[in-house]
Amino acid sequence: MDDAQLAAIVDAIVRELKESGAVKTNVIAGKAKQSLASSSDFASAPVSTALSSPSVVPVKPRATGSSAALNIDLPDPTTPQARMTPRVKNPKDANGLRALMASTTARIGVGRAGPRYSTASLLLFQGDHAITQDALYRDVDQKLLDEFNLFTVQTKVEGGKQEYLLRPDLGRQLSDDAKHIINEKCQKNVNVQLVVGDGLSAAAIEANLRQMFPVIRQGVQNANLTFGTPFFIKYARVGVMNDVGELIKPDVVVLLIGERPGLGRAESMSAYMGYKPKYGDTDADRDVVCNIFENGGTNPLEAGAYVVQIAQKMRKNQASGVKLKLAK
Ligand code: B12
Repeated sequence: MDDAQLAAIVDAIVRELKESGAVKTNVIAGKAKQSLASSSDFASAPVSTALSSPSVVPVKPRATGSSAALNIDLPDPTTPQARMTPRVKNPKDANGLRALMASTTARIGVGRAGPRYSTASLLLFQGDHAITQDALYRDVDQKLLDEFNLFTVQTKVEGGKQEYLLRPDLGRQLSDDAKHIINEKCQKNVNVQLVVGDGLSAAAIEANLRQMFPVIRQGVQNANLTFGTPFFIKYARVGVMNDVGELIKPDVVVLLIGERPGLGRAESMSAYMGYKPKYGDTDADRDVVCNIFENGGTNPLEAGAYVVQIAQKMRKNQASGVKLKLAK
């Protein structure tokens, strides 16, 4: 890349930052210029037109050994208002575009700066990706588990989240320790066994468990069914329900688990359910109440009531999954 191309890129970035209000041009961009100019990479580059324009940035003497830094202070791009701001320059139908954007969580109307995303769109994308990573890699808050007296057992995943992600098969099996603990602590042959698993999003459990757990427990008890001893499974996959079924021999297993997070959407939980789960059962033998989250998803309170209804239906028909669908 030659100096002219480099200068053009710097110009474009500074122009975009100015347009978005991120850079207070007179003060900050001046410092940025000093900072760039004092860096060895940029020292020999010609000063670009936008940076050197007197109306934009006062030309200051080059600071030797200056500690001046580029200070970027963009508004938070993750607020609902910022998300919904159309970034297309001069749209033909501004109201139509706004309505379209309000109708979906898809990333539309994001605009562009040449062939690139606008800075705000790029930062939102990166911010949302960070939310996803956080949800995936961190553990469910122990305080929340304590609130519901959930003891923790683990699957055969021993190498942390990385192994959990790479080896779904291990997440479907309880460790020998886990089996031992469950055998010791849990009531057997219950009507409904509730289990919580981290799955792919700790944030999902934290966002919904507080609301959903009491509704399920209360609903099961109101229906004169036994509730069992609930517990938490770390590094859980849906298939672990089979091990739970084999150990406890309940009529119905309900597994609340964090769904695979989408970009910026990490709080979605699912309730997977099975009638008398056993080794060899597949997803065809299960049902799922999915997309459980507040404000736009299946409300966790309603989802709790729905889970109880399905559990009753499973018991009545002695079936779950496809067999339940086919039952009269
Ligand atoms: C990943 C995924 C899949 C993958 C699973 C592959 C894999 N090995 O991971 C594939 C592409 C195979 C898949 C297929 C289907 N899926 Co799917 N899937 C998802 C998704 C995006 C994430 C699930 C997740 O996070 N699970 C949690 C993790 C921790 O569990 P896991 O053990 O890693 O994953 C297991 C379960 O997710 C299960 N599973 C996936 N989909 C379904 C659907 C049903 C009905 C059941 C019982 C189980 C199940 O498969 C995985 C392996 O056992 C969800 C979206 C969501 N919002 O939840 C939809 C979702 C669960 N799937 C859905 C559907 C409808 C299906 C299909 C029936 C589609 C079809 N018509 O063929 C099939 C059925 C799958 C089956 N095995 O019987 C719906 C369920 C809606 C509902 N209430 O019934 C969802 C909610 C998507 C949506 N439409 O919103 N799916």
